[in-house]
Amino acid sequence: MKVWINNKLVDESDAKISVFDHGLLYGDGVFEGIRVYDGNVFELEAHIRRLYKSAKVIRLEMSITKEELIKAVEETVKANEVINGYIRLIATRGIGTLGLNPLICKNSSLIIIADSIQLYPEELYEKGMKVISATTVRSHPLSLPPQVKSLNYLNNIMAKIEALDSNVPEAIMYNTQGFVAEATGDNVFMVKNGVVYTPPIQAGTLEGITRNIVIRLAKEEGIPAAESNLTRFDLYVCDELFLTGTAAEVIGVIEIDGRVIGDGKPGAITRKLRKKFFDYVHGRN
Ligand code: PXG
Repeated sequence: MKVWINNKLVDESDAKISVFDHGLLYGDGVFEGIRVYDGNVFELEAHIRRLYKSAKVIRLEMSITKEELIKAVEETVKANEVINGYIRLIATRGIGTLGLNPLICKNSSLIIIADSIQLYPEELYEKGMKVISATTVRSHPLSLPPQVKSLNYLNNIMAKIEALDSNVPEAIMYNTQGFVAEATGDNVFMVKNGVVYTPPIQAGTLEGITRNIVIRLAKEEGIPAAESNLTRFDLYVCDELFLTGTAAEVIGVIEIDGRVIGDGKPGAITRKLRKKFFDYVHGRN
């Protein structure tokens, strides 16, 4: 595999970063996860816009322009002959000292990996997944804004551990006010009386690229879609529940904290949106 690192493509074995890189020492950096479908990088510009926004918020200066990065991503995908796969863009603060001060780091590092992707088994999409509510609260917007896709995922990882301890793949995270924020690596949607609801970004969620597409596809399908603060109660009594994300796409949730959702199978609107999303990523609508 060829990895793009600091302005050139190198062999995987030569793609190395310093132990003094603040990305490693402090989780000081930002990233993106992007899919490649049928040889096309999916929503590349939207991902790059989000990456540069994340970088701006943490005051990390990107080493190249958006246009240069788009070219670099395409070059990396081509060099690895990735047709269906996964791209990870990583920008770290760069090399510094054993001290927090980010201003000592003169040059941010940029890494592009184009690889395959580990997907949930097909069976999980057919049967739907069980989730729990995490006790770990999603980062407060005045702490690390959840819109920043940072290299520090410990908040989400703490919730993921809770899920895995309960033998389920995902956990729903709530904000300090008790409203639904998101899952550990996905956005949350519910359906009630034919209306699709998802928390507003201000509830403390990453502005998911899949989320935004699913909202648009729902509206195109004539299904009303609204952003609304949701409570745990709302999720317990909803008709359908599903998650969206780059890796999971659209996946139905059939149980939360032991409460069965609907008839215990992914609902009709969930299945319709999953199909619409599948068609969309493969350029069929
Ligand atoms: N919330 C969080 C916290 C995320 O990390 C999403 C929502 C969904 O956003 P997108 O733009 O992907 O629809 C994410 C994205 C991985 C992986 O390897 C995780 C994500 C994306 C790609 C890969 O676990 N999370």
